[in-house]
Amino acid sequence: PGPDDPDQGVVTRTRPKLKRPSLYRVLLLNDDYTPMEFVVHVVERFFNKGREEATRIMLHVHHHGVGECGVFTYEVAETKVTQVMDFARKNQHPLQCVMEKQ
Ligand code: NFA
Repeated sequence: PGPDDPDQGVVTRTRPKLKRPSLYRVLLLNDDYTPMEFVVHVVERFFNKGREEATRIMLHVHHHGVGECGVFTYEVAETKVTQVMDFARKNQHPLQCVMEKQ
């Protein structure tokens, strides 16, 4: 019921339709120059992984060319990509970080 929709004395309650946010994978790409230790540090620092998991992810990227660091909503994924790219550039490493819709 509402001002544009006068009811006839019958109360209807509607559930607002909740839509889940789309999710985005954040990926690191392999290259020949970025030191392994730097990549491990990036994964620990920006994706909140421990040393073991960060090393596993780094080695996956090293061997397969690409690997997932996490899955986030759009704005969080975008922020992670920007943070990693800024940090890599500041340290003069060519490491690339991208996001893709899941
Ligand atoms: N391939 C890089 C090296 O051998 C390490 C690396 C891993 C770079 C993952 C980028 C991403 N030094």
